[in-house]
Amino acid sequence: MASEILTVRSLRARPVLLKLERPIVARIATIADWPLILIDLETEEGVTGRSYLEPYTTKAMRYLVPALSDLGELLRGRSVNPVDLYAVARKSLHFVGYQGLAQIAVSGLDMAAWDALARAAELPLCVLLGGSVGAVPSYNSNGLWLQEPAAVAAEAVELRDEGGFTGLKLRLGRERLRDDLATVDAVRKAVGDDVRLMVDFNQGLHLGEALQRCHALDDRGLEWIEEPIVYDNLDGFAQLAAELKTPIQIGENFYGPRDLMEALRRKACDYVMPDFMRIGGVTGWLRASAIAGTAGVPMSTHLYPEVAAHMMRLTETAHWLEWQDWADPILQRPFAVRDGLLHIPDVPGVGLEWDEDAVSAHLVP
Ligand code: SMN
Ligand code: MG
Repeated sequence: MASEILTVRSLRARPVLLKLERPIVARIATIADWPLILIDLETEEGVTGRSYLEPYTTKAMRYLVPALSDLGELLRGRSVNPVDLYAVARKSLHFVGYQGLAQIAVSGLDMAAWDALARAAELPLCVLLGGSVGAVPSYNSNGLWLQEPAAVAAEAVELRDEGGFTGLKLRLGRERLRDDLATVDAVRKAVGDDVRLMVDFNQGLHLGEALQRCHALDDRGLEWIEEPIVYDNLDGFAQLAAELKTPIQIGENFYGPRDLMEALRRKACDYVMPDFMRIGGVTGWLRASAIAGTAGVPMSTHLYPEVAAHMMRLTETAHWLEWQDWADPILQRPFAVRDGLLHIPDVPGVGLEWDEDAVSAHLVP
């Protein structure tokens, strides 16, 4: 194979907005419409690499789409070596700072570049990177937001049964602690003892409340307690991790592998779960998973289940994949879930193809 097989021609970034079947109601935000930026990295050779970004708010698409287009222009004519493109793209942002939105744009580019390379090699991404196609243990994270305990319990049964899941994530942070406890107990009763329950406070508590609530939950046999406090309070997380028996999970707000390393260095968590748009896409994940693997820390994924499935096949300390079907409406072939496992399709690349009719119907003008 020639070493320079693909050349960047252009990058197209299209904003779409999808109605969530189960709207997000978290302590810090309510989201009914889920924004996606669809990225097509076109090459001179006719191969197109695809990825998407999920920037939470519709408005964020207005700043990210131009940032992505700028990266496309910057990289036009370069060969598609994702690690090199990642470095060039990040370097171009040194002076404005490469965390936050800048890192999100670079991550989107990176995932599309890796997809292009795997397509050109005619290999699934996980195989290109030295792994194998297979099934990935997943928990269902499609719902269980801040509703009444009985409603959450009924939904938990639905979510367990929609893919034979053995893990479910509940969101916590109701006004009163006792309503959070009642919800956990109602869900446990409804789904039985064999389903693992993760809980996520979505950064909604201050440290005092977090200590009180997490201690109150500590005997419930939860799989993990996620982000009880604001994401960058590493000292607070270290105190929680030291005091609690239940593992503390953080990582969806790590901007790059160095944030993961710093969190581990400061003993701020027991588990990590980087998000693909913040950790640096595939390149960032490879580097972050080497750190977590070396430290022996279980690593789960956040959003982006399709690319996440490929990367979990390569991750030494792979733990749980977070399953969300939120991009399914615009995909030609949504990934299959059976027996709580996400199945990677045996096709070149990541396996993302847009359903163009659905994209047109949901495009943001
Ligand atoms: C989350 C994901 C997506 C939107 C809101 C909240 C949550 C998670 O933090 O970990 O799934
Ligand atoms: Mg979370």
